[in-house]
Amino acid sequence: MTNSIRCLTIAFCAVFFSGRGAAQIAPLIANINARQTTSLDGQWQAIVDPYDVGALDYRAQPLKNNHAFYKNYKPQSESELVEYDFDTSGQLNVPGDWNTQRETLLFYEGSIWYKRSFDYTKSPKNRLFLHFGACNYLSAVYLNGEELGEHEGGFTAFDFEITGRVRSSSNFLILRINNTRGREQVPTVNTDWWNYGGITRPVTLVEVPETFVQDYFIQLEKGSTHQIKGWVQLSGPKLQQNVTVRIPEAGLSKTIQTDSKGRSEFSFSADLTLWSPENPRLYSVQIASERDEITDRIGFRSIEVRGTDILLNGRPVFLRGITIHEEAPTRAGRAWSEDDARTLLSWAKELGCNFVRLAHYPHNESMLRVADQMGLMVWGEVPVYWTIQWENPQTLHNAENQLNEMIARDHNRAALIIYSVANETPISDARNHFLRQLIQEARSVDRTRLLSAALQAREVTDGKHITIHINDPIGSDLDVIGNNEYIGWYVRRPEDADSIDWISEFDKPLIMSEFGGDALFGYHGDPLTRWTEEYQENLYEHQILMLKRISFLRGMTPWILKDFRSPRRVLPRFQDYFNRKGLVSDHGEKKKAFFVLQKFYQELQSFHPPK
Ligand code: GCB
Repeated sequence: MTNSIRCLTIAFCAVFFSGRGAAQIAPLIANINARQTTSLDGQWQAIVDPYDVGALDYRAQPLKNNHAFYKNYKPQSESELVEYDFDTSGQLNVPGDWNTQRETLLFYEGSIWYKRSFDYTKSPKNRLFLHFGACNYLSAVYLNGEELGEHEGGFTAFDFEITGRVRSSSNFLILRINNTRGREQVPTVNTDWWNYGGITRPVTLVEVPETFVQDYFIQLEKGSTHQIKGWVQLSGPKLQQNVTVRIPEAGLSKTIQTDSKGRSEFSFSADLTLWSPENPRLYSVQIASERDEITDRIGFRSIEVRGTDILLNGRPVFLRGITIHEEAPTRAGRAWSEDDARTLLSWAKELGCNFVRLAHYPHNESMLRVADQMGLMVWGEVPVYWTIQWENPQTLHNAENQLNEMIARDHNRAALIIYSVANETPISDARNHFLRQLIQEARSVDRTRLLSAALQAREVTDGKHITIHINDPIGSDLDVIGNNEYIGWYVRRPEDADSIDWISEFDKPLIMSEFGGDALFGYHGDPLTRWTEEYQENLYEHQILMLKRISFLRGMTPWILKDFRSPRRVLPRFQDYFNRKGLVSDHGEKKKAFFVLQKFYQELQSFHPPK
């Protein structure tokens, strides 16, 4: 795309997606699947609109008349000109990225309009919400020809209330999704993953009582293994009520009073079997207000750092991890289902993992729920990746919003132990300020998780010996240092790792958050030949020798579980638009390096750092 077209596209988006006083996004409703819901998944009508003619006129001004696609207008006579028709424009599956549903959309970046109709009779007095698991990247949402609002960010859930707008029959819901990359966005234009567009996660109608339990936070207090601390938030006209929190399997029942804002904070002691990878115990937790009752499955564990140790339930733990992109394990495209999550996380278990890094953005809720059940600790991340516009307050606001949306959805998952605020971001004052704002924001909404970021260290050499110094200033603000390194792939030879030493300026645990190299499954040769399984296998062997010598290393998440699509990877035969650093191919075949890491993780299972 030329620069001038790019600017025009950005201008189109800016005009079209500037808030126009529509309904607000509602505070996220916790635990959708435990509510009274109706799925809107399935085949939706879809209009591919690369020039945004459904939103803007030929002077690039927002359309407000029947030419605007969200009106779903039909010609009233044979002579009337209407240049769009959802009914004859084809269909796309929801949830699903559009790129892998039609060959012509593989590289598509632009707008697609989605439409589906539904009937709905809700109980009088109840309220109705529309819940979107995620749409990438900008979404404008319309119901029955009226705008509900807009959402920015491709990987987090959002809700709209439609209580006063829904009809008993023939509702039509229309979304315009635009995945055009923009410099000011989060992520920005430059990434190493596919820009999958569309309604990529489920769409659900959620019916709740007039005053209902909108959200709750029920976790162990930081540093404690027996004190539950949390809050409940009601939404609706009767905000002051009694709310009872029960954990029947632990013999607990506590009644609290919400205040005039519908909130109550509480703290009580409990004798619980703690959640851990060895015993991922989840309790049924019931939260009951006067007219609402919701049950969640929640695990309780503590996570802390002490010096260079990470303590799970007070005991040092080594994080045997792997990174994962949100791509389907056995078909092309974005992952979204519980089955996808089970397959991906089962591969991680088979490797011997107790930890996964969900890169580089918040994954779908099933990944967190299944990780809770399987006993896999999780690193969750926002797409503050590479070169964000550090000086742009809007970009910061957007990043904070995505961070808050990630935390809001997942803050009751025991598996989730680390929030990461950035990946490989170049050091500058503006970037440090930006990341510190995110760190502060995360700590203010949830003190119980550890904060990290995937940083890059500095190589120092005296001509003979190489030492890598971890000294990124943002390290002072983090609990756990993440570090990405590609010794043996982008820099040096795999065997150079054997003699490289690491030093850290921080008395903090280190997670080697990335290392690895590409291999095409089934391509064999000697260990010096790029793209062979043997090269990757050899690289892992040397990495492990080096990692074993880092005294403050407390975890690792090699890059990456499975080959994934990336427009940066253009080399025919070996890449073909795939990043091939997976230990498993895009068809699910295990490469030789998989077994090297598996063996190391077997050894580590009996290793505990000294207390
Ligand atoms: C990195 C990035 C990751 C890339 C990977 C690679 O450092 O964090 O997103 O995909 O390297 O393969 O180059």
